[in-house]
Amino acid sequence: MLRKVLIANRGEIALRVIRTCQEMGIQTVAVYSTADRDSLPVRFADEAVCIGPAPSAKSYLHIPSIIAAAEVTGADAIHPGYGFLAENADFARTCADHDLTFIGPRPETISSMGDKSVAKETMQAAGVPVVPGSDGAVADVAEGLAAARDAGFPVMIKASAGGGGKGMRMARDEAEFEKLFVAASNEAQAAFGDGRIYIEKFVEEPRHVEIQLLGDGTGNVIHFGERECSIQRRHQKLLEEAPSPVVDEDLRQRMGQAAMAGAEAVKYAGAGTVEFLVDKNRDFYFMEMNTRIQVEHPVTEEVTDTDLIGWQLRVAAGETFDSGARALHGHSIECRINAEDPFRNFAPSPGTITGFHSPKGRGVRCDTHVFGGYTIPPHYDSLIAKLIVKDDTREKAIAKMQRALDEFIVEGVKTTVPFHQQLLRDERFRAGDFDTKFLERFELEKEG
Ligand code: MV4
Repeated sequence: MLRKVLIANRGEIALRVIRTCQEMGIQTVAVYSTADRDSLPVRFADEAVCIGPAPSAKSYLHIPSIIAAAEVTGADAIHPGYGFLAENADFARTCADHDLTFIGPRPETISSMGDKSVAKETMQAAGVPVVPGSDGAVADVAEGLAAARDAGFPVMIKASAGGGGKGMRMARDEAEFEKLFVAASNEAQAAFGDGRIYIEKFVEEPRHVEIQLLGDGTGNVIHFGERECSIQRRHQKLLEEAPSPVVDEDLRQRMGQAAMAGAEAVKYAGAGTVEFLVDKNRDFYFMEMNTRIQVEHPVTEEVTDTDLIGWQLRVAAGETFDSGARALHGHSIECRINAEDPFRNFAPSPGTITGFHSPKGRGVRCDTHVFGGYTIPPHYDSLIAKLIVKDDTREKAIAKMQRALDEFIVEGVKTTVPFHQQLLRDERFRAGDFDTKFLERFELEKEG
């Protein structure tokens, strides 16, 4: 087993990793910026090392400081959490160069999945359904237009180096294609230093459904069923659930087998997620693969009764297993509680939390690093808590979440709690009748 793990992250995910390490008898090292000096990860880890000032470029993203912290504390592994360096192949390689185990997939896997056109070709070769379009990146506008004509308009113009909606345009017809192609390519060139583009047919009113995987690095992969993640605003997820209201056991096994085939083909190591678009006919298409643990992993933990962080640590220590599928029991929902004002276009609302009480009770879990008196720094993302419930059915899980949201007290900053309260009352949400466009049409009633 691993002896000492350094957590190269902050906030709730740093705490989440520390908790499992402590339960497994693994020593922990927190790293922190000066803005996080008084945070809970610093208090709860066995050791803590300051790695720089508040801006992440000089702390949580600064590879030399993190490697130095691992060396001075004698850590043997680094858990990157999500965000920051979690999908940075150079960081994974630098860890290996310093005899530190990076808790995640191999650097080559991170880079090939980070290139969205390479990822798509890899998955297609493994037999995973993909959206019709160009074979990988196109050489120029003319080749892009030819691929768009073949696929049929409307089409999506996507940056190979993009992901999460960056460098992406939808073109309705030939007339607007060239302009949008050039815009997407320039945006990708400026943001990623890589302007390569690939083309896909546009999938109408899709749902975002993703499969949780765990690979042992020798070609064995387990799938843990799906998460429904269509409730998003500007590519930021706000609520996730497992299982998806549109996925039955047959579709689950087909999506799970497809995701496993893709991951087995690259001898995937660690936790990963294959994102699919699911259309009106419930046909599914590979979208992207995330090579990290995700924010929403707890809903899968709840319905499969699994500690996914624990499995990341075991795989990193060399444990292997047989390929297979985990059964899902009951229903779990996660609401992301952000320090944002939903009545002011979700503007960030950092500051001091003057009063705090987190919901409790059977089937209620609140993953958070905040407490009464905590000051939310303005430098990082606005997630302050993940409220997760588990019950027998979707209906009961919704009722439990409503009860839990009603007992959530956060004073001093604005939060997304009232947004979730209104969403959970919406008839279409309650019926499971929504897609990725749902929040664009959702009208929040004024109350503040
Ligand atoms: C698509 C699509 C429709 N057709 N691709 C958005 C982020 C990136 N991961 C891919 N995305 C999409 N790709 C085709 N061929 C629609 C989206 C999309 C979306 C996907 C998942 C969740 C929310 C979304 C919001 C807008 C667009």
